[in-house]
Amino acid sequence: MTGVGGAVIDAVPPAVKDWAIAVFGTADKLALLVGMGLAIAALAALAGLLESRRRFAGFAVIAVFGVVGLVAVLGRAQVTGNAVALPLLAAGTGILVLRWLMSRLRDWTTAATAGERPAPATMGERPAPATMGERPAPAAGPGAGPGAGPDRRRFLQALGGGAVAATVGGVLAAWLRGAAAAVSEVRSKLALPSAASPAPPVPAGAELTLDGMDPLVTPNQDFYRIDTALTVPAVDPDTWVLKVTGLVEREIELDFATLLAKPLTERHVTIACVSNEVGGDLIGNALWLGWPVRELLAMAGPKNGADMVLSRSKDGWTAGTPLEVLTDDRDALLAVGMNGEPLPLEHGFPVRLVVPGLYGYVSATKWLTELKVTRFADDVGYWTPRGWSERGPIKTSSRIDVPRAGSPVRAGTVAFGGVAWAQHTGISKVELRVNRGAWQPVELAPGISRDTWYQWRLSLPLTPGLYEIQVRATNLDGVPQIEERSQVAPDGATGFHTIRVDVTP
Ligand SMILES: Nc1nc2c(c(=O)[nH]1)N[C@H]1C(S)=C(S)[C@@H](COP(=O)(O)O)O[C@H]1N2
Ligand SMILES: [Mo]
Repeated sequence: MTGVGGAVIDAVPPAVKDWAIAVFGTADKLALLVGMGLAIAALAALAGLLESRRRFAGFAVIAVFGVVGLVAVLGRAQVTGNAVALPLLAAGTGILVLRWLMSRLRDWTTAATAGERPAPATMGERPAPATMGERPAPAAGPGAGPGAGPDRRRFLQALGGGAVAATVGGVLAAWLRGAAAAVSEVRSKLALPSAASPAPPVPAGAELTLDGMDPLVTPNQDFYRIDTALTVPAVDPDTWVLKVTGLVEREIELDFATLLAKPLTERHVTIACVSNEVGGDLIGNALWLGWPVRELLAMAGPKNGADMVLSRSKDGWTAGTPLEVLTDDRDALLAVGMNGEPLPLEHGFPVRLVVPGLYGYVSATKWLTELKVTRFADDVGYWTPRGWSERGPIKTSSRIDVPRAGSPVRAGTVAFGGVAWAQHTGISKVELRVNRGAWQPVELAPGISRDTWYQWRLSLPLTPGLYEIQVRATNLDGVPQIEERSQVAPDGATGFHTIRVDVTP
């Protein structure tokens, strides 16, 4: 049996590892969950089986799967503390549960009394802690299955149950993929009208030429994605309607053709996630095409006392946005276009909200279906009862992108560069300091508008040695970015982005 255990351990990792990376990387989240559930059930059964034959063989299986989960997680684009902790936690829990089950099983088989049955084991994934920044993280470790072995009937029943679940899951996944494919097809044939109010031209010099900088306008395929949707909602524009409800003089139903016939506005807007860590990449700048929300709200006529709009998506997710922000003169849009094409499905096709100045969780509803005019006293957005602030104005922030972490830096003239943002207020100044010395002004590129990020750069003569470099931005009201470090919850991170640079001769 040691041989079998060893062979399993040797054989499983590469295959499971590749599979896990492929699945984490590309497949949709339902396929991921169904697959994970099945793999976990199978692994748990295997662990139980091996453990019942030989002590610690099951532990080994779980431990290996935990390591595989860790490797898979580290292979992902966005690695967060949670994502790393999860496989370790899952493996640890799996081992504890297995131990407990085995001891139960031993008691149960030796006592051979009918009264006590082993408790049903969980097979699905453990609920992950609700963090917004991450897409719901898969439990990359095993759960624990029934203690198979002596009780063949139970084992076969579990196997049968697993097969049924696999079939149902497979059919469901195929159906969802079919719906998404049909909507993708409609999207690819859609021609958006040109803007009645085109975007002001990008000022000369707004995009700095410096190796390693992010592009000034983020390509759609590189745009960060955050949402709670396990599968991307497939919304057919031909049947889509937006309802305006609640505290309004006139309720409105707007269909897609009517929306496209409105005079559309095109603007660059940088949107950001409240879960963006200092120095993080949950931020992107796109050219959005849409109809100003204030026009629609003016048609509906908000009643006195209303101070919030609860926007709702196809999948039930909601955001609470101050009414004032949606009715003032900023370009809050019912967006249909992103960088010259219809919204990608993952970014809210066919219609989403884009609101300059607010974090996405209180404004940027994708797959939009309803605007309920209401009051903060009466309604809450999805994240507010989950530990996030009712209001979410974007905090003035800045980031160092060049030199990139890990790229070698040679003594001499060292180029630094990055971005700074304070949406709807704008940036007046960016400064850098070396080893906590005096703040030095950098070259600040002209912004596209107050609603987008600004690029900056600075060259410094540096001799060999270790340096700590920090950046800070000041907004156009003259308010500098907050120095004190704070976590992303409940209303966005603060603190200066700080990098360490090892300058070599
Ligand atoms: N329907 C729906 N819309 C949503 C969310 C969501 O979970 N569901 N997340 C919001 C959050 S938290 C952010 S930061 C932005 C991200 O938009 P993006 O994925 O297009 O970058 O979408 C917002 N819109
Ligand atoms: Mo977000």
